Amino acid sequence: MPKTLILTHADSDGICAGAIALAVFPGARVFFTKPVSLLEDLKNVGENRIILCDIALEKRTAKDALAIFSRKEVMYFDHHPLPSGITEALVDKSVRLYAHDEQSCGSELAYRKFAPSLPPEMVLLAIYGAIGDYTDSTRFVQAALADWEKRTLYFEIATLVLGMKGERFSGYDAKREIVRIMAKGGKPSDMPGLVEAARDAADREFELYDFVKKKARQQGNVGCIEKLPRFGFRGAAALFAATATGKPVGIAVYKRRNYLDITIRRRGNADLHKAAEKAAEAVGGSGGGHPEAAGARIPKDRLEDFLKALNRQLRI
Ligand SMILES: [Mn+2]
Repeated sequence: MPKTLILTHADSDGICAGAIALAVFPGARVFFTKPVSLLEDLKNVGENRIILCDIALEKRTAKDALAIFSRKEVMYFDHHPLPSGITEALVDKSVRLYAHDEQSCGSELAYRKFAPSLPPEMVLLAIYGAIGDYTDSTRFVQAALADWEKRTLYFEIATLVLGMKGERFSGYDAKREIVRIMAKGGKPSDMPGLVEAARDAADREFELYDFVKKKARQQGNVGCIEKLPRFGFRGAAALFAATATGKPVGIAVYKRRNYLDITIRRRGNADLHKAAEKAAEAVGGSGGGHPEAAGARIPKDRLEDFLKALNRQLRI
């Protein structure tokens, strides 16, 4: 039997996908990574079988990563867009098994491949992963949800998503323990302390809403919040900036030492990825992301210009 490594993302989808993989390969080592560190991590892998979940290939390192894949037995489940120059066929050639679909989360993709060797209740992990990644509208997840009491499932995934915002669960060891519990058929709420941490995070999120409601300003179609009390909850802060001002798009602005870090969310259907990329470029920064969630990094003194450019790009 080859030794197995599960390489996965440390967010809720990555944890659920990792737990699905661990249920299939119970002796595997679980290691968390991110797209920027994938190549370095791959170079240090001693195992000859790798289950890779919910990790995007980056343009800069994709070719080298694929070269390592082709020397190992790799099963790869991911839903992030491929970088330019890399095709699905190319990835497929380098791995033993490849499931890639931008509409489904990593957990759904892993579950669907491994379902024949799993107890049927493991589908819950695919559902949790999907809700955690906002990809629960796929046909597969909708059909699976119909078999369960979805209010209870929302409680469990909220426990996972919010609980991990607690300091106690921010480290990889705690996350690995959650993966172990879920791989054995446990629920997120079985992890000691996670429910309490989730409750605290929910409190902080509602406090954040009150803060944003008081302080948000608007320009054109964009609500804007600056000087946030903490760095976490960036997506929620940006969304609340839209909600509190009644605008279709919201941004949260964080001052870093040499630049502004901007998170962008929407209430409607605006394509934030393109708008963020172009508006950031217009002020000498860089930006991008997904249509529904994007970000930008811009020079410190260009916020007003960025807001104007973003409004122009949104064309709402
Ligand atoms: Mn994901």
